[in-house]
Amino acid sequence: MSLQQTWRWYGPNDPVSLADARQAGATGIVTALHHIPNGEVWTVEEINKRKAIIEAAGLKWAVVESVPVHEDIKRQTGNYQQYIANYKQSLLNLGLCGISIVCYNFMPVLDWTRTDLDYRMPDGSTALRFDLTAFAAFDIFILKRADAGRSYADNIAQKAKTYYDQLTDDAKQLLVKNIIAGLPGSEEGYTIEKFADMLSSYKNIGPKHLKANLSWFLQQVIPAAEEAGVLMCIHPDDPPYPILGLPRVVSNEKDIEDIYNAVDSPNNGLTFCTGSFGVNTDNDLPGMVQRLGHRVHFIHLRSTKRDADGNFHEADHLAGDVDMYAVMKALLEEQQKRISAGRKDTAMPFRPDHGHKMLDDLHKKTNPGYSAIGRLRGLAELRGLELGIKKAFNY
Ligand code: DNO
Repeated sequence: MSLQQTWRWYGPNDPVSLADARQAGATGIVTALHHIPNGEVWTVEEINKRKAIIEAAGLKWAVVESVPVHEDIKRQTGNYQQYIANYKQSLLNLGLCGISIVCYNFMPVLDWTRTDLDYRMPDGSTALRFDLTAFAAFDIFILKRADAGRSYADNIAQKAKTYYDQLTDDAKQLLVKNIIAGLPGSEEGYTIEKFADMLSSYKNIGPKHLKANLSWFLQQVIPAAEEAGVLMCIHPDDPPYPILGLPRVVSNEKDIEDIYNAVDSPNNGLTFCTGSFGVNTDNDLPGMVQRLGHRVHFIHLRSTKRDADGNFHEADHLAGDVDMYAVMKALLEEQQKRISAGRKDTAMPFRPDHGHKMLDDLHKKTNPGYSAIGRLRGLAELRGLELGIKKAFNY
């Protein structure tokens, strides 16, 4: 029994095709109806249309990533009651279409964030990078957020000033675009004015408040997920700490325990993302799999390399700071537990998360982090790691 090998596909406009995903060896597709605005219902018709395209390519729609949570729900403002009703309806519709795993996140304003989408690695491939100095320069000198200076250690704020002073206008624009124009899948892109407005709409919402709103969201939607036969799995914050004065409540083991406890149901689960959790040195990844694994419904495998200042770039899947061997072993142990317990969800879906831009892809237009060849390499390495561990331990 293997884990299910999946591949993220952004839909018919993705430059990487379903045939490419199949040739990479994936059997499951991870996708979303990105054309439906946040907050609106995913109809059975639209879901089935997408499902048919995937099945015609000989693949299966394994996971929805993501049904986005509207900002009104996160803040409990405006039309949030309506958006909750719509969310539940989308889950019921997905269940009716036989799609049973839904990933989502609860990060205010920005989904995942990077400052550099083309960070050159020594081998000539490029990686995504989060540079705290560049981020601070954006926050303090471009966005000019009130109190921004206080969000960073003195040495970072000083480095940010030096960095900002040498930026050309083009480089400033690129930095802004990288941070706020929306990475693929984040669904929202902002202008700098709209972005500042969005940030200030959270000014009275601290972490406790956001956590309470998340618990409330779960109390509303998990019963619908149960009825629909859908396993919900929250994605951790990326990076896993507060940014831009915004609260973050899905960053570590304690946060996930709180989420599990908010509604004690198998349908209230986790997307275990080694890349996001792995940036925080306090997160013990294999231990988290051991302790939280019973409700892990989806797995993102990637590694990052961090430095003492809090910068990180995305490493090759088996390199960097994540002990991928230990994580994979813990996941396969979790699978063994599920088999012994007679659970049906033993082929947990995983995908190679992100990948370097390399080889032929260096000359192509690709979605940042989601080029074909870097992910193909990642999937191949992870598949080999899984097989090696299974043979060695007789799983
Ligand atoms: C980035 C992704 C995230 C993820 C969402 C889930 O590559 O892992 O955008 O899809 O946070 O809702």
